[in-house]
Amino acid sequence: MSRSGGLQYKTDRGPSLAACRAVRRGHFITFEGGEGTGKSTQAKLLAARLKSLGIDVLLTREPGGSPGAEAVRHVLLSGAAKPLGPYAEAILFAAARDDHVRSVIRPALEQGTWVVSDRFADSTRVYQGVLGNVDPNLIRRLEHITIGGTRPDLTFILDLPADIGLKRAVRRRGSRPRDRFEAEGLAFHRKLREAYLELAEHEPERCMVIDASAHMTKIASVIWALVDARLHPAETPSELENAVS
Ligand code: Z5A
Repeated sequence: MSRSGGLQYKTDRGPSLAACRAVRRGHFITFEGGEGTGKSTQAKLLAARLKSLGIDVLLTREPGGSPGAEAVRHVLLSGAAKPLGPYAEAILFAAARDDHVRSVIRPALEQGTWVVSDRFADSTRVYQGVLGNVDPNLIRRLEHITIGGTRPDLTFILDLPADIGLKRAVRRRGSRPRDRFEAEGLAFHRKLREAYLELAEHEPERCMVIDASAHMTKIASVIWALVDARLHPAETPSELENAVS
C-alpha cells in the first residue's frame, strides 16, 4: 500500500521471499541519505570492523557494484539520461540494480558473506519516486522484479541538514565537475532529507536514522552498537571456522 508520495512499500514482498530467505545466510546492511552525509565513509568503517572479527564482508555501492551496473552508473551520473525524464532514469537504476543483485549481492549472501552497500533501493524510492514523481506503483513493481526477497536487514539513514551535506560534498569534489544529482539546488536536497525521514518513519524496524553531524568516529560507534545489538556479529562463524568445518 502506498501513501504520501509512495513511501510505504511494506506489503509487496514478492513470492520469492521465502525462497530467498531459505538460502540466505549473510546479513545485508545498506547506507542511505543525502549528498555528503558520510555514507561512503561509514560503509567503509563498518565493513572494516566486521572484517576485523574475521567475518567475510562485501563492500559495494549503487548505482554500480557489478561491471554491467557500473556502465549504467556512468550513463546516469553523467546526466546523459536526464533529458529522457525520471521514468527512464528509474528504469535505468532498476536495470543496474537487477545486475548488481543477481550477479553480486545475492550470491554473496547465499555464501554467508555480509554485504554492506552504499545506497540501494531506498535511493530509487526517494530520488525517483518522491523527488521525480514517478508513479509509486511502478517503483514498487521495479523493486519487486529487481530485488524480490533480497531486502536489507538494516538500513542506516544518515541525516544532516542539506546545506552542511552539500558543503562537505563540494569540499570532497575539489575541481571535479558536479554530477547529475549534485547539480540540483538546495530545495531539492532539503526535500530529499524530508523524504528519507518519512521513509524511516514507515519502516522503523529496518531503518535507523543516524545524526550525521557528529564526528565520524562517534557516528561509527553508534552504528556499531546498533549492528551489534541487532545482528550479533560476534556470533557469526569466521572465515577460518567456515574453512575448517
Ligand atoms: N541515485 C538515484 O537517484 N537513484 C538510485 O536508485 C541510486 C542513486 C542508487 C549517486 O551518487 C547518485 O545517484 C546519488 C543518488 C543517485 N546522487 N546524489 N546526490 P554518488 O554515489 O556519486 O554519491 P552519493 O551517494 O551522493 O554520496 P556522496 O555525495 O559521495 O557522499 P557520501 O558518501 O554520503 O559521503 P562521504 O563521501 O563519506 O563524505 C563526504 C565528505 O565528507 C568526505 O570528504 C568525508 O571525509 C567528509 N565526512 C564524512 N563524514 C564526516 C563527518 N562526520 N564530519 C565531517 N566530515 C565528514
